[in-house]
Parts: sequence; structure tokens; C-alpha cells
Amino acid sequence: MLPILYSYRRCPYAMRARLAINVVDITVEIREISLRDKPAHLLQVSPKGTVPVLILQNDIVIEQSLDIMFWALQQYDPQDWLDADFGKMQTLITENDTHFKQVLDRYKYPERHPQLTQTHYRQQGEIFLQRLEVLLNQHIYLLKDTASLADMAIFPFVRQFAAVDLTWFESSKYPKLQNWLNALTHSVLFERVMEKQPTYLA
Ligand SMILES: N[C@@H](CCC(=O)N[C@@H](CS)C(=O)NCC(=O)O)C(=O)O
Repeated sequence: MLPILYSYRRCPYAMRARLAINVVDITVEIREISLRDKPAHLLQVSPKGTVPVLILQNDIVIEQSLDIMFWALQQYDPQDWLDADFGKMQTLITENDTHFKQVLDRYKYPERHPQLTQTHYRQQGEIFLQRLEVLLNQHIYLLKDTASLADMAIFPFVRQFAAVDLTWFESSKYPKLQNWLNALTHSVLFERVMEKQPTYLA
């Protein structure tokens, strides 16, 4: 039996898990779920009910996307994603997963957060984009000239942010960030992890 990855194609957390699993070339059974109708087995092994969740052959359950990335890359790290300043990677990913993700949700769904305008949420998100642009002025990727865990953990979220208003993003003042996102989203690896899967029916 293969390890099982409960996943959702468009979820940025699930994307980062699939990126790491794919780069290491680990074969897993991908179970593409419907978030509105989660399989009972998923909820049984991981009652918090989010994806991604990885279930190993020895029944160990890994239920955080970053932990899945580490689990994969600790076995083999063919592109040296872990070879970067660990503290810097951690700080950037934490900023992405907390503040930036919160602003992203508000920017994407301003009607659910009518306290402030969509433009305001976008401007809040730009604080993180600016920070990434500064880093990308120093290296081709966030922390060095090749990709690290930080790039792979963060770009699926920046992609979502950009997609809210592509015209704005493409004419925005972040040329390095645009190139970075373009390279990552057009990579063979990303195309592979975005291949469509049939929905798993429990
Ligand atoms: N901290 C979790 C967050 C995962 C997460 O929030 N995933 C979303 C989808 S992008 C989810 O499953 N939400 C549950 C739902 O929408 O019912 C991780 O890093 O894996």
C-alpha cells in the first residue's frame, strides 16, 4: 500500500506538499477531495479536517503542509531546498502563513470583510510583496540563486494573490516578483503537481 495524500488541487497548502513529494519523487496515492464533502476516513485520521494530510504506511499521520515538506525533503533533497538560512526561511514562511494569508483571504473575498475596501486589503498584502521584491533584487530566488523551501512554500500563495486581479499584478511595481512567479508557475514541477485528478469517492 502506498502512502495516502489527501489533497485539494487548488489549495496552496496542498500545492506545497505536492511540490515537495514530487521533487523527491515519492509515489503516493493522491486522494483529491471535495472540501464540502470530506471523506470519513480523512476526518477519522485527522479530525481538524484540513488538507493536505499524509498517511504513511505505518499509519503515522502528518497533517501540516510544512511537516509534509520536511518529511519528504529529509529523505532526499535533490534540488537543495533545505540548503538555506533556516531562520530566514522560517521567518518568511511564518509571515506568509499568518499575516499574508489573512490579508489574501480578505483581498480575495472583500464582500465577506466589508469593514475595509478591497484596495486596502491589497495594499496590506503589498507589504509582503515589497519584502519579497527586495529579496529578489539580491538573488534570483528568495534566499539564493536557486529555489529553497521558502520559495516553494510561499509562491502558491503569491500566485493566488496575483490571480485576484492579474491586470493589476502585471502592471504593478514588482518586476522581480513577476518574473519569479512566472518561472515557478511555468516550471515542469508545478505543471506536474497541478495535473487534474478525479475526485476521490470514499
Ligand atoms: N495549517 C494547515 C492549513 C491547511 C488548510 O487550511 N487547508 C485548507 C484548504 S486550502 C482546508 O483544508 N480548509 C478546510 C475547509 O475548507 O473545510 C497546513 O499547513 O496544512
